[in-house]
Amino acid sequence: MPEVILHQYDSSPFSEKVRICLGIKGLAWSAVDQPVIMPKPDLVPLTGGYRRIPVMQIGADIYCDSQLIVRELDRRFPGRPLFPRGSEGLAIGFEQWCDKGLFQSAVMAIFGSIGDGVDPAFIKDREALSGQPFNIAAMKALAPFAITQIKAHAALLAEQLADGRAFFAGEDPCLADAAAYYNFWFIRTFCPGLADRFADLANFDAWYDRVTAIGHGTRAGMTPAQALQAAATAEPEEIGTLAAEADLTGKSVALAATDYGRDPIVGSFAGSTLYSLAVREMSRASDWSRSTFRALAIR
Ligand SMILES: N[C@@H](CCC(=O)N[C@@H](CS)C(=O)NCC(=O)O)C(=O)O
Repeated sequence: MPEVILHQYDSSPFSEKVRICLGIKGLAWSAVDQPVIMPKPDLVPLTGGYRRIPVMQIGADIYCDSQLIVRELDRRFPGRPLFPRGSEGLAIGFEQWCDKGLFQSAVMAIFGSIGDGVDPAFIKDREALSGQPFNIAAMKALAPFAITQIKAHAALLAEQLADGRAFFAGEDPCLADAAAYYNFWFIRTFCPGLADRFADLANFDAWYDRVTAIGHGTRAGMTPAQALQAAATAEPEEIGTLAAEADLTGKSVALAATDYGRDPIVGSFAGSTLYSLAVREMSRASDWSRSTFRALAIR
């Protein structure tokens, strides 16, 4: 099987979710470091214009969005499951909660705390990405409330651990641990002082240290040119299509993320599952259109 390549940057929290999942599975993988802000000339040729991070590449198959990436990792490498048997839905639901409510509170708390130290080029880039002002003054005002919210999220996790279990779903780590962890890792990395606010929650710090100890599997480096070459010399996997979407095959479709950064891309419809859409020959859509689909699978 071709190797797992993760297009990422080290400070990216959603990449940390995937890196921990790679650690849970004990996989070897290669990191291609991509820029934190646009332009991303070595990423967009693979994705048709999708610029966010992380993106996973396996041969000529390109997976956008961490929720899709972890699902695909579990499909290809079923050992040490990310979705614990009997609690698959719970892990997915918890991941979504972590990616939205908890992540938004973490962003508010971090940028509200580091405030004026944020690079103006970063602010400009994220404003262009989201189409919203990156309002540091508002974040500063809201930071104390966001910190209280984060503590409530951390307390929920501590309650789950109250029976002495090592990880969210029992003795083995799963997606839910990675999804909660990356938010607290984000806070500790950028605002170490804030982490003291959870120190009094029973079990919380011990759980955090256990997830840290999982690590990231075996990471190697790869250049963007090597990654492009790996895509050019591989064939995409065969995929199926949902019956309801069979008549779309080969037609031109536009896809966009539903959280933020919704610039669509267009491509030839190549397949679908309940959780993903696949297109070939993608490029950036010249006109703006919105899709209700959450995750992109692009090949
Ligand atoms: N829903 C996406 C969110 C990804 C996301 O927002 N990633 C951040 C970095 S952690 C990003 O792409 N920021 C803009 C950029 O890097 O261009 C996912 O789960 O992968």
